[in-house]
Amino acid sequence: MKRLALITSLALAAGFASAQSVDAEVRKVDTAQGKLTLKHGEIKNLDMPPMTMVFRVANKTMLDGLKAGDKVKVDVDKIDGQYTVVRLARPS
Ligand SMILES: [Cu+2]
Repeated sequence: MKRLALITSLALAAGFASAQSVDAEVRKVDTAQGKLTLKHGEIKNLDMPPMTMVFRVANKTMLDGLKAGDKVKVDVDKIDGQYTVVRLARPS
């Protein structure tokens, strides 16, 4: 058990824990531009505090049926210098 904990800590320290889901609320959906305004909680892998900001989405189909006020869980990463939603889940 101790060894597993050590390996986990090392992996976290090395930044392998980027796929961490963050709670967010949709503020605006821009289907044409493939952009999404989210009020998000802390994003640890990006060292970002909670705020409202615009994200690019990795795939525009993520925006299908999405509307302001929806609660979502997102995985976010910085891709080509742009904050990008790489995964989006809607708790039903
Ligand atoms: Cu932010």
